[in-house]
Amino acid sequence: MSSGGSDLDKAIAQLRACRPIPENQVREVCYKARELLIEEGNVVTVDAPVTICGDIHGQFHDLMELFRVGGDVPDTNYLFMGDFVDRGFYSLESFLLLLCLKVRYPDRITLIRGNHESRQITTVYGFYDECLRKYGSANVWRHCCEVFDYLALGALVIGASTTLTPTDGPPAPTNTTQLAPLDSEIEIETLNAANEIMYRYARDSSQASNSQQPSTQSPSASSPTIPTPSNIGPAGTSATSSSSGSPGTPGGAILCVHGGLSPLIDTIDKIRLLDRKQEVPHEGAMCDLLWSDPDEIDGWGLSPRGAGFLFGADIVKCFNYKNDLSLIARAHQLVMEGFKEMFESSIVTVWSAPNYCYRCGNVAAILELEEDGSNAGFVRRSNGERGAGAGGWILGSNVGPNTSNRHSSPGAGNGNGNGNANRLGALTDSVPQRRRDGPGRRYRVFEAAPQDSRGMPAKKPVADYFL
Ligand SMILES: [Mn+2]
Repeated sequence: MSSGGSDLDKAIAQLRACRPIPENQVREVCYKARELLIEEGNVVTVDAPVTICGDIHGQFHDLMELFRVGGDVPDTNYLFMGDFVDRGFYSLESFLLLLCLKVRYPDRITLIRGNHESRQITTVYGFYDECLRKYGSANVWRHCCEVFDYLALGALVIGASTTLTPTDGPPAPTNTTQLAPLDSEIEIETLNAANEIMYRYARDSSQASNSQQPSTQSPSASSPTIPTPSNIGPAGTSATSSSSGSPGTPGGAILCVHGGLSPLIDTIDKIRLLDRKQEVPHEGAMCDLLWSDPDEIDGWGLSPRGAGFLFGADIVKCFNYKNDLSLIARAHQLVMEGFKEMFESSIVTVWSAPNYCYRCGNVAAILELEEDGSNAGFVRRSNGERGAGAGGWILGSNVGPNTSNRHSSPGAGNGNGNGNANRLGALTDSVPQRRRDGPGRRYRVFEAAPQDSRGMPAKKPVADYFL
C-alpha cells in the first residue's frame, strides 16, 4: 500500500463491508497509527462537540449501527473509550476500521485504551484466536498489540455546552405524556434510534421549583405518570439540580477514561506523568484507570475483578472538584439501559455494545456533547439563585427500552425520594460543595443491528417469490 489517501479510503471501504484487509496493509496502518498516537499525551484534549462511546467488543454490525445513529466519521467527532476487541466475532474488522479512520481523520476520532487492549486479555477472550483464524498467523495480532501500547489512557473534553439545543423531533411512540413548552434549559435528552424523543429533562425549571416539593417515591419503571420535579431522573440518569456552583460558572471539563479512578491518582496531571507505552500492568495507576468501577461505597474498595478498585461517590466528587471537572465519562460495565449516571450525575457509564455477546438483551447508548456556542452559562440566572431549584420534566416517559425492571430504579443510589434531605445533608458534610454544572447530555439509545445485516442466513430463506 502506498501512502496515498486513496489506498486508505479503499481499506476503509473494504473494512466497512466487514472484509479484512491484507496483512501488509494492516502492518502499514498500524505503523501510521503508532506514529500518530506516540505524539498524543496520556490524556488527550478533545474539543466539543463530540460523541462519546463505550465498549464495542468486536460487534462490527452494531458499530455500523452506532455510526448510522450517531453520524458517520468525519461528519461526527467521536471519542471511543476502549474495549474495541474480544467477545464479538469481528474484533479485527472493528478495530482496524476505527484505526483506519483514526489515521485518515486524526482530528475527528479519538481512541483511548480499554483493559481488553492488552496481549494477555486478548489471548484469553477471542481477539488472538480471531487473528489466527483469519490470517493463519499471529502477525496481525502482534501489530495490533503494538498499537494498543500507544493508545492514550484518557481524554479531557473541553468547551461542552451546559445546555442542549432541544431536538426537533417527535416524541417516541412509547412516550405517553404531553410535550410541555420548551422554555427551560435542557440538561438531558434521550433519543431512540429513530431520532424520537424518549424524554427530555430540564436542568432547572423555575415553574417547577415553586410548584411541588420532591416526591417521596421514586418513579416506578412501569408507571405512566410524569415524575414530580425532584432529585430524580430517568432511568440511566441521576438527574438532579442540586448543583451549588456559583452563578455564571461555565461547565468544567469532562474526563473520559475506560474504567475509573485510582487511589494513586488525585490529579489529572499525575495521569500525564505515567509511562503508558507498555502492556497494561497488573497493578498500579495505569491498571486502575482501565479496570476500576464506581460503586455505592464510601471511599475505596477491593474490586471483584481482581484488578483495579471500587470507588464511591465521595471519591468522584473530590476528584471532580479538585480537577475542575463537571463529569467523568467511563465505560467498562454492561448497563442494560445503555447508560447510567451515578452520584448526582458526577459520573456516567456509557455502554455501546447492544445485546452484548449476542445474548445479554441490553440496549446500547452513545453520549453527545454539544459545543458551547453561547454565553448561556453566564447569563442564565440573573438572581444568582442556583442551589434550591428543582429540575423539571418537560417530556417524560417511563416506557421504552431505556426503562425496565431489569435494573434498580431510576436514580438508584442517588437518594431518590429524598432530594431535599440529601441536599441539606450534603451542605454539611465534608465533601467540597462547589459542583460544576454538568454538560448538556444527549443520549442516543440503540438496539442491536438487524439479523439480516450480519451476513448470516435468515431463518427461513424460502418462499419470498410468492410475494
Ligand atoms: Mn472493560
